[in-house]
Amino acid sequence: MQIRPATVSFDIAPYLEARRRIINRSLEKALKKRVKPGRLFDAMAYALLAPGKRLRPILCLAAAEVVGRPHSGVMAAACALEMIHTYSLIHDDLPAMDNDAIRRGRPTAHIQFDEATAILAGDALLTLAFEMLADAFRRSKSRPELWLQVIFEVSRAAGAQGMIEGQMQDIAAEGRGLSLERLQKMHCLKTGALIEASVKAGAVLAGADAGQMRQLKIYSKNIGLAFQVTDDILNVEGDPKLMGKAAGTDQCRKKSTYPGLMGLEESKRFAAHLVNNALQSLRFFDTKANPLSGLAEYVIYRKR
Ligand code: GRG
Repeated sequence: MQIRPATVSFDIAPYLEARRRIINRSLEKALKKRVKPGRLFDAMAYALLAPGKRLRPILCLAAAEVVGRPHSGVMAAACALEMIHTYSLIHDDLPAMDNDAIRRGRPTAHIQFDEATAILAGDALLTLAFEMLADAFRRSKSRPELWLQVIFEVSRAAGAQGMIEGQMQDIAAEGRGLSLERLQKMHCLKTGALIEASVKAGAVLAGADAGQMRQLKIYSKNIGLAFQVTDDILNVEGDPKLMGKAAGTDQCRKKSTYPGLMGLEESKRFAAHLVNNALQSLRFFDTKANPLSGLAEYVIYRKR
C-alpha cells in the first residue's frame, strides 16, 4: 500500500521472525503433549503448523511486553489463540462455507484429508485451546483469577457474541450487499473480536491497570479493523502466490467489501487512518511499545 501513516522506526521483521519461531515450537510441543498420534493428530498438525503469520499469538505476547511484567504462562494463551484461529480457518474453508482449496500456501484441510476429518480437526483445535487455558489456570501459582478473566474474554470473542456471530452475518449478507456501517459491525465481530481478545489476554496476564487496558483497547480495535480493510484490499490487488490463498474471491461471491463500498484508494486511506489511531494510543507507553507499533504498521503493509 502507498498511503503511509506516521512512521515507526522499529524493524519489525526480525521481531516477527523470532516470535514466530518460538510460537511454532510451542504449538508443536502442545500438540504432541496432548494429542495421540493418528489421523486426527495429522490433520490438526497439518493446519496448525502450516506457515501462518501468527498475528494473534504475537499480539498477545507483545501486549504482555508493553505492560512490562511478563507472565510465564502467556505463551499458553498465545498458543490457544492460534488454535482457535486455525480452527476458524479450517471451518471457513469447508464446502458449506467459503469452499476454498488453498490456505497458507497449501491445499486446505478438507482437500488434503476429507471433509469429516477437517471438521473434527477444527473441533479438536477449538477444544484443545480451552484445555490449555484451563490447564494454565489449574497450574497457576499466582493470581489464578487472571486466567478466569482470559478464559471469559476468549470465549466471548470466539463464540456467538464474537467471531461466530460475525461469520453468520457474513454468510447472511452474501449477494445482498451491506451498508458500510453493517460491514464494519460484521468485521468487528468476525475478525476484530479475536484480535482484541489476543491483546487483552496478554495485557490481563501481565497485570495491566485500567489506564493501560483503555489504551490497548483503542489500539486493538483500530488494528482489528485495519487488518480486515487490508484483507479486502489484498483480495483485490494481492498476489495469490505471496498470500498463499486465492485472490478475487470476494467479487466472485458478491461479498460487500471496503474497496467495493469506498473504492480502493479511499480504503487505503482509511486503513492508514486506523493505524494512525492505533499508534496514537501507544503514546501512553514508552519504548516498550515499539513491537506493538511495528505490528500496527505490519498489519497494513503486509503482502500476505
Ligand atoms: C467458520 C467458525 C468459523 C469462523 C469463521 C475468522 C473467521 C470466522 C474465518 C476466517 C476466514 C477469514 C478469511 C476471515 C477473515 C479474516 C482473515 C483474513 C483471516 C485470516 O487470518 P490471517 O491472515 O491468516 O491472520 P494466517 O494464515 O496468516 O494465520
